[in-house]
Amino acid sequence: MLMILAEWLTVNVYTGFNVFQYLTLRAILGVLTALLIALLIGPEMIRRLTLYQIGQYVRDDGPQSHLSKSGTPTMGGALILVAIAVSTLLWADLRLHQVWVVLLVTLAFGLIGWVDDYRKLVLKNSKGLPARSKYFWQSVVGLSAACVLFFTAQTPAETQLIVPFFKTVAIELGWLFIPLTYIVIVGSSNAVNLTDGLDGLAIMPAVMVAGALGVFAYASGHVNFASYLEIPYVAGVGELVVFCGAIVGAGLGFLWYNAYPAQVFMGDVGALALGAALGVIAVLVRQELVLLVMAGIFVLETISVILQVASFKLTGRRIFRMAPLHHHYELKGWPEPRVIVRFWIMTVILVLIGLATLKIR
Ligand code: 57M
Repeated sequence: MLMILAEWLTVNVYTGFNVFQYLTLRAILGVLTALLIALLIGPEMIRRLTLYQIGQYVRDDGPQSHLSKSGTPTMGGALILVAIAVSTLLWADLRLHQVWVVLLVTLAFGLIGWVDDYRKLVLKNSKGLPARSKYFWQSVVGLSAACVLFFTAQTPAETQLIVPFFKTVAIELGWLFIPLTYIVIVGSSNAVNLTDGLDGLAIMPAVMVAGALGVFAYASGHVNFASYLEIPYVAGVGELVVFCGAIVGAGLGFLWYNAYPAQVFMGDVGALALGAALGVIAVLVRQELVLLVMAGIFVLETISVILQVASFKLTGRRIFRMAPLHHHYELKGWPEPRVIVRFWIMTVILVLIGLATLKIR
């Protein structure tokens, strides 16, 4: 929004306003705006959530250390979404459809999570949104986004699967782009949701992956960088740097309050939205496989749940002491901060490997 204003001011008032045309500056302002919003609104939101007793119910069949977390205010993800939306609306070029696709998908998944949280926490309906309805609405949004991206694609590169580490390997997906995109968005959303079970465990990896996807967006949306790095050039996706910056800022602002011992949890409203956001950005910058690497912690947590459930149903035995994986380590005796920080360190490594694919190919 401010970019259009700056354009007008550049022509009519003072040419110095031209500085707001620079994507890097707007991305930095996007980070800082979202961070400031989250930091400033945080305490008031926590106060209100506590006042209205929107606190977490902690299952008594989980690790015993979690029982003391009962009543921690949740639905803090709304704070993340407000910060991301305001910052993006202020600093991104809203004439680009990619910005709207990412923003609307994020908010739609946030809405699904919000309904789930609201039913659980406010209406005290322990089941929340029934799993079937949850997957139905996630599918509606995921498929709609996939169709929009497929039918608005301008170049063949926008529907090809780019294989990391290989310069010339790009798989022509055709209509298979739609199911793949659907799986990436819905899968990523649920993977972050499963990971969100320890203080700061989901938000910091989400921040790191969003920051790295911002680098991919910048390079893919820049004709010269894309050609130099031999990655597909996708017109307009550079603008997603502002959105990625907003996730980084909002996420760090939220972590301020979610750091161990957490004062607030994000709830499904935050977890489902953040996961979907990472998925749709990866699709737009054509880096689904790199997302799989960089978001390895989310993938690992999801695989642990799939293996555990399958093994328990088929053989009656457990592979892990408890799933998702973070519970396994807790039950092995690792203190919570150790699990959290080690998972963060693993994400740093995975993000670096992901970024290395830009050059090593
Ligand atoms: C949600 N949510 C946390 C909070 C957060 C199929 C099954 C394995 C799925 C899985 C599951 O439901 N996972 C998704 C994980 C919950 O946090 C809330 O949920 C939001 C995110 N959706 O924002 O609102 C609890 O996590 C803790 N927490 C923190 N800090 C945070 O910043 O400490 C969350 C955020 C909170 C808090 O304690 O209450 C959750 O874990 O419920 N199911 C499970 O995870 C369950 N596993 C299980 O049943 N495994 C079985 C196998 C055979 C299926 C087994 O291994 O025996 C466990 N979950 C819990 N207790 N809590 C079982 C025991």
